[in-house]
This record gives sequence, structure tokens and C-alpha cells, in this order.
Amino acid sequence: MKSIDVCVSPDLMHLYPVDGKSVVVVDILRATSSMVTAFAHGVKSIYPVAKLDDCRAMKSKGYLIAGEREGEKVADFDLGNSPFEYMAPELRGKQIALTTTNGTQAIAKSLGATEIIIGAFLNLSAVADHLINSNNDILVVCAGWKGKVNLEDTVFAGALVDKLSGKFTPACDAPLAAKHLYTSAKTDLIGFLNESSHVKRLNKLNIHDDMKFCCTIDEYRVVPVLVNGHLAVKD
Ligand code: 3SL
Repeated sequence: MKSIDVCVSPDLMHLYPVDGKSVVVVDILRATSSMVTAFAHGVKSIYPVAKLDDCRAMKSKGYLIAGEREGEKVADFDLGNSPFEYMAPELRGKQIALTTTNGTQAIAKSLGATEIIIGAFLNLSAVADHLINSNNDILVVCAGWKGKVNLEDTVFAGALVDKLSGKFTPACDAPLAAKHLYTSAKTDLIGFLNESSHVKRLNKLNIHDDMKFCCTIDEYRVVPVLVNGHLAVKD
């Protein structure tokens, strides 16, 4: 049986080889939730970049430029990082370059994997189905916060481990720990995540609705995949 593992912080990636694996990058609050929402609403592609200046440079190549620092939209950018922004009908068919504090960095650290896909509660079952089809060993890469572990990404990892139990075997104790965390959280996900450091950080920006939306399970069926540096969904 293939295995599933969980890297709870990108700073621990040196312990988790990505070679031969399907990597699921997750940043529930809010980068990967926004990406999944964007594709569900018809965005053509997202070019994830780690650095602000590299993102800004994509404007002259016809991309909309998007992203946040400390949760706030970058002043001269077209879009921030709220999933609600990515529902706008005028974004259909558009190419977006996106940089975020942790989510796009986690993607950059996952390069070299057999495939990199984007996970969120919003597309949990679609991600699980995709992984069953791919049948590679799985590594869930939690974006965390500036190298530190966070609740929401680890709870998502646990939800995925739970969904795939019996089909993929835990590679070490991290997937088991994540699953136990999810078991504690699942009856009241929003209440559980209200305790998290990032919800407190976002609260002061008044984005509680974002958090609630990002906790919605299986709102969408899209599975963004990284191909040639760009995220897209298969038609
Ligand atoms: O760190 C990230 O990638 C962001 O998702 C953070 S925030 O939710 O926009 O603050």
C-alpha cells in the first residue's frame, strides 16, 4: 500500500523527500482556499511566486497581480488574498500571478515532486479522489506561518489522512497526530479554529467571513495542478 505523510511546516521539508510523490500544498487561511475558489469561478491559471517583485514584474506580461503581506493586499496589486475576491465574474479566463506570505513559498519548496496539487477544505473530497487515482506516495505540505506550525493546515492534513485511511498507510506519527487533531476539530471546525493564531491575526483585519468560508467542506470539485510553473485545472 502507498503511504501518506504530513510535513507540518515548510521549514521541515529537508526531512521529507518529494521525489516520486504527489504533494498536496495546503494553506487553509487563505492562499490555497483562494486558489481553489479562483479556479471554481473560471480563472484560467495562477502563477505562484515567492517574491513580491517577481510577482509585480508579471503585470507587464499581461497577468493580473495578486497577493498579500501580513494578510493585507499589496497596495499596487490588483487583488488581495480573500477567497471572495476570486469569485468575481470578470476574472473568468484570466491569468493571475500570486504571491503570499506562506502558501506560495510552500509551493516553491515542493518543486521536484511527481505532482503538486492544491488542497483546501473547499475541495477535500476532490483532492482525495485525485490522489486515489494517481496512486503515488503522498506528502501533505502544510504552509504554516513563517516556519511555525498552525492548527488549520494540520487539521486539513488530518481530514485527508482520515478520508484516505485504508487506502494509504501513515508513513510516520505526523499523519496520525494530524488525524487525531482532526477528530477533535471535526464536530465544530469553526469553533476549533477560532483558537488559532492566524484567526486572531486575521480578526483584526475583520475577515471572519473568509475564515468561515475557508472551513466549508467540499464546496468545489476543482483540483489545481502545477504544470510548468503554472497552476491550472484539467478541463
Ligand atoms: O500566508 C499565506 O500564504 C496567506 O494565506 C496568509 S493570509 O491569510 O492572506 O494572511
